[in-house]
Amino acid sequence: MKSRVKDYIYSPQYECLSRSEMQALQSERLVKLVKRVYDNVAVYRAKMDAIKLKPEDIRSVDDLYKLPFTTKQDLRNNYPFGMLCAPKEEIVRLHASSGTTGKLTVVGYSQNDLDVWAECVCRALGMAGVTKEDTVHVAYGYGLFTGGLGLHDGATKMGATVVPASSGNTKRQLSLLRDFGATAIACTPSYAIYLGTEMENNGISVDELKLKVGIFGAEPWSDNMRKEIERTLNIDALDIYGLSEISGPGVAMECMAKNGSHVQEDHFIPEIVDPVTLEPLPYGEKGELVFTTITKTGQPLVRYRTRDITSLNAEKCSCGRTTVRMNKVLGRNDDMLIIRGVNVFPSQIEAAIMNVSGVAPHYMIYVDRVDNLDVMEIHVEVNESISSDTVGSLEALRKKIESEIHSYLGISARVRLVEPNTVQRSEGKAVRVIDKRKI
Ligand code: DLL
Repeated sequence: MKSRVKDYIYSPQYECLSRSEMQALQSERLVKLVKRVYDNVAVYRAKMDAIKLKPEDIRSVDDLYKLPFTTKQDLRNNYPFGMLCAPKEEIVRLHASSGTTGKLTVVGYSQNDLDVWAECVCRALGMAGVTKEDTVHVAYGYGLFTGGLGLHDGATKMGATVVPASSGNTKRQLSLLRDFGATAIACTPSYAIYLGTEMENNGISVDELKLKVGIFGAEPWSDNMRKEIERTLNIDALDIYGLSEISGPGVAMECMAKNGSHVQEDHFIPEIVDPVTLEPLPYGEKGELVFTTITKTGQPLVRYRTRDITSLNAEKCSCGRTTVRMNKVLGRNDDMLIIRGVNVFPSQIEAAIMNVSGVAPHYMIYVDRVDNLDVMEIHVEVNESISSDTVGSLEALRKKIESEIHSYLGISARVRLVEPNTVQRSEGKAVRVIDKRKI
């Protein structure tokens, strides 16, 4: 596809530093941060005292590994405000994420933190070629979830025209996209796919839209899914990463090289650790992503374990930015399926399914245990165009998907083809797995 986007570097003074300049800046900020959290957050003081680590022991980023980790459980144990580092009157916004179990994870933002976040989103918009001339349709949910307000504040700071559509009401979203002439859209990749198919059902042609680029994240998605979105919406589809605990969308974002997301390293130091031993791993190796926020003042986090599995890449990017890139997130540690001893992420299953033509990008994975053996059944929607094919050709398609999954992942799965529009659609983060072994 011919690219429709011309990206640019929003803050070259931070996005193009040499490695030694970046490390010097990170070191200076890290030293201050550690002192701040030790003095103001009882949890950090207790964790550091327990290993006899004093703030003075942290002199540069090279000492980062000495610091204790922070986990989601720490945030839950100290619900709602026990991890704040600033007095409550300096907190101007609260966000929270629910997760699947337990209490909400609460994040308090100072005005400084909202400014840092908006700056990061502006840099992300730069990577998507968005300028003040553009209209950005934000279809991430507004509310405690950081997607909507995060993109909103960044696009507003940029001076673009924002359409705060939020999630839901797909018919209205489509008319708004057409009538207001949005040039950029921000939503989950699964919703982008849904919009693409619904366009046809609502008699709207892609030629009536002015969209150039999509800023998609909040859930893992494969490169094959990217191709499908780019084809149906006729846009460039870029990956945006973030999590509420660290700030929200914009912690990292893909540039037009579409080869990994640039981490905003002057604000968030990334590390990859072995999820079992917690030992730091070198660039290139896959493991759990950990972040230390070095400029936040409301609720900074030290070595926060994201549970996301990916790897980092410090090679020079063709776009001119020098910040470290994170590869596509495979999935979360806690979403990883272990099928007869083989570790599989739903995103890998997606990539295998979407290698086969004739299927729609809608699927559902069911896992169960039968006679003490793990079994996986995947429901895959077929395209409208082939749903009326002969039984024989549908059976051939089904077998082809099974064999693709087997050769790609080394596991056997039973595939069931289902009618178009029967797999549940999502407006936010898609739920793709039902693991009956856990029920
Ligand atoms: O999902 C923030 C966000 C909003 C990011 C909009 C991008 C766009 P949480 O609800 O706290 O925050 O969920 C964070 O979502 O740890 C990842 O597991 C997953 N995630 C977020 N972005 C991506 C992505 C927002 N681009 C959790 N690829 C993270 C894969 C992602 N997973």
